[in-house]
Amino acid sequence: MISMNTSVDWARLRTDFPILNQQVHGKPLVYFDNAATSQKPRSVIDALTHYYERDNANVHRGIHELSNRSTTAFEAARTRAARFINARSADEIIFTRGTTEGINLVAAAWGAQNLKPGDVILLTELEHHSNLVPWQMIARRTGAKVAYIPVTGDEGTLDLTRLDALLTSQVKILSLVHISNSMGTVNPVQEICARARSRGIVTLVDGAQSAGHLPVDVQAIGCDFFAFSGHKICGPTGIGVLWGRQEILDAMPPYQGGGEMILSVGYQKTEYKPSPHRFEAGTPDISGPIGLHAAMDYLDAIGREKIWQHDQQLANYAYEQLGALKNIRMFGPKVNRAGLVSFLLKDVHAHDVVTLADQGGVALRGGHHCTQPLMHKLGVESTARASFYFYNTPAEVDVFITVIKEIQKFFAA
Ligand code: C6P
Repeated sequence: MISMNTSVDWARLRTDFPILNQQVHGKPLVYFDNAATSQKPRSVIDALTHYYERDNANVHRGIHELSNRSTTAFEAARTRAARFINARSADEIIFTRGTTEGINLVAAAWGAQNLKPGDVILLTELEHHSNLVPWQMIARRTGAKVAYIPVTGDEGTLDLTRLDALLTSQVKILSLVHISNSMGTVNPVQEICARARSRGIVTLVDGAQSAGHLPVDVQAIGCDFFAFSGHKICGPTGIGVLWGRQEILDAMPPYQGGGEMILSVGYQKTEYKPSPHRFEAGTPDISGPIGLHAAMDYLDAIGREKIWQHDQQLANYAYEQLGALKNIRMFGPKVNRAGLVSFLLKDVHAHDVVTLADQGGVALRGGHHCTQPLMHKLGVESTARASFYFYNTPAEVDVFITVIKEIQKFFAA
């Protein structure tokens, strides 16, 4: 078995997650579905309870004590989110429901203003549906077209030899995933964004699988937008962050209309607030940012470079052992993979793998992982996926491998 970085007490951190201490179908829970959603530490659960027990009130509206407290906590979370990704200012942080809404916001608001017939929206063949469908929708509305940077095959890496040819003068935006949720590919977003930017192309990075797993610096990446979800980084569901470069946000029309995004309203005309408030119509999720604040503090107290090392070590350990089995097809890069493994057992449907693994207490995900076009390109309907986080252990990987071997035996019998 591998030994993990001992400068962090991983076993103690695991005890911060009450949910992990339980049995499923009579077996100790092995939670390997972290790419779908992460578990929540006690400090996040406590922050939510504290907010609802002591401070709950609407934000930005009241002058009373509770409203002041809740507004202060809400805006403190915005400042914390800016620090989490090294944004220049909290005004560049828009709270959303998650990555999906962040990308929809950019596609709808930026896209409607900036795209016209003949323009090209450049994506990659690795994208999650959240970074495909909103662009297809705005393409249909504006007459723009969608083009793709190709992937090379089962390794799920991008063919960047094609990039210069694809970055034509028609391309207005390049939107790409940082870490692929179905392959574990880590895209060189800094290099790709620099190449797009030198041609005046706006860039968006989907950070759903990266923000909570490795240090993120949006200024170093050099993108124009970066979106992530709170629930994948130990925070609550229903909250996410869209970061946008200030100059671009200032020039963008609102996404939705309603209360709190206005300076003044007449019966015929409305004047909007500046960013970020013009993009946050209506009563926002208030407890979400407060829980997310606690999650960001929690992760940064560990250190995301250490989390990244831990995730990668577990994934490499799992990949090597799975790869040594017979009758298995492995997906994703062999080197520099993020903290997940994606695979198919010969003649066994991915859903059967997940169902039987569940009987062994191991929570996996099986399906197209919301990357249906990629699955079709690779000639499969689905894969089984184990995705790791810092509270997972090498011993759990051993349980997982044993369960997979048993499944193979079961189907061979
Ligand atoms: N991937 C998975 O199991 P939301 O649902 O908005 O929080 O995140 C959407 C999303 C966008 N981009 C990437 C790369 C993602 O992985 C996800 C969510 C989950 O892989 C659910 S399909």
